[in-house]
Amino acid sequence: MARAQFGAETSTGGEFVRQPNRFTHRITSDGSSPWPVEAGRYRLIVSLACPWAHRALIVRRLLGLEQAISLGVVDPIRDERGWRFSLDEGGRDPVLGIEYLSEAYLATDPEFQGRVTVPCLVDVRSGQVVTNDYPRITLDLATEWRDLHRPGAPDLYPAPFRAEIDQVSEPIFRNVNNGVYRCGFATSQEAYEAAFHDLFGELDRLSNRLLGQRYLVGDSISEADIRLFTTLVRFDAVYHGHFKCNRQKLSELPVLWAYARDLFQTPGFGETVNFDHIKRHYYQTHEQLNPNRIVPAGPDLTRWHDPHGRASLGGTPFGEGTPPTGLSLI
Ligand SMILES: N[C@@H](CCC(=O)N[C@@H](CS)C(=O)NCC(=O)O)C(=O)O
Repeated sequence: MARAQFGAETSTGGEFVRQPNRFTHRITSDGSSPWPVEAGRYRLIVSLACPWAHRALIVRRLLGLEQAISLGVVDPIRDERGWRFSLDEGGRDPVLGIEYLSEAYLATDPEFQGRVTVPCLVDVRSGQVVTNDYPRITLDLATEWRDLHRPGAPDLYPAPFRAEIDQVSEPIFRNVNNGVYRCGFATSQEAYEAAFHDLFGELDRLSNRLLGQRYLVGDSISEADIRLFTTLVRFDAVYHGHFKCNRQKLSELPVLWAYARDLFQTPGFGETVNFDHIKRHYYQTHEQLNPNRIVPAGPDLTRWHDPHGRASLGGTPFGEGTPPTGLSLI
């Protein structure tokens, strides 16, 4: 069988099986965990290339949590020691004082041997990783951090819609968010084709759902839209070619392409997208998939600004709440 990009996460059938999240503490507002919600206490570490981290970046921005939770951005290219803070002066994160994210992981669990991943929230005082549980991070930002949200911040996980958001998000995770990785990291033809079939079957179902409604659940943007967006925005730039997700490009799926442009053009979304980091990260760090590390010159990104025509479906991006205005730079 072909050599795997991540051997420890590849089944004997050649399927990519993602490692569990190592740190799953929760930051809570009611004293139910040792980690209280507190402005200035935690630092969010992201790669702008990473779709899982991108969720947290968008949510933090939409909720106006930029002052409460500081942000560290790693170099999109990992070296043999992993994610590094080489974009910062002196190659160190200015708040945590570390050069590599692995230093925080090992300070928390000296025995840790898995992949050191983003996103994670680090306790600034102790330098320990509180959580790298990416699905929980965004839900907790939306619910536990409410007291520190900007005035009029949208409710991204509204109680009446939680069951539906969870229901829609589960197959999006399995077939789309993780589905593109299951295509790209498969090491057998069968595993690749199964993942490919699941991915495009799900995209077809989502296209049908979004034909007559502007957003996935309810009349405004929710956590479910954010989760789908971060994969769609990377689709033509990396997944179509690099991960062989090539039944169609996103730009050849009219409903999803217009839906993704609608979100891209909504404050809080487009300005968090860094196509340079995205392209360089994928094409230059998966040496099994792209040994010559050449980064494709395309696609034409200007089309993300084309009119989307979705407003006629009704719904407003942020519902009843005041739309976020004057968003600061990340
Ligand atoms: N925490 C999750 C998902 C987050 C994740 O995979 N992040 C990627 C970037 S998109 C990462 O940090 N990868 C580090 C590596 O592969 O060494 C996992 O362990 O699979």
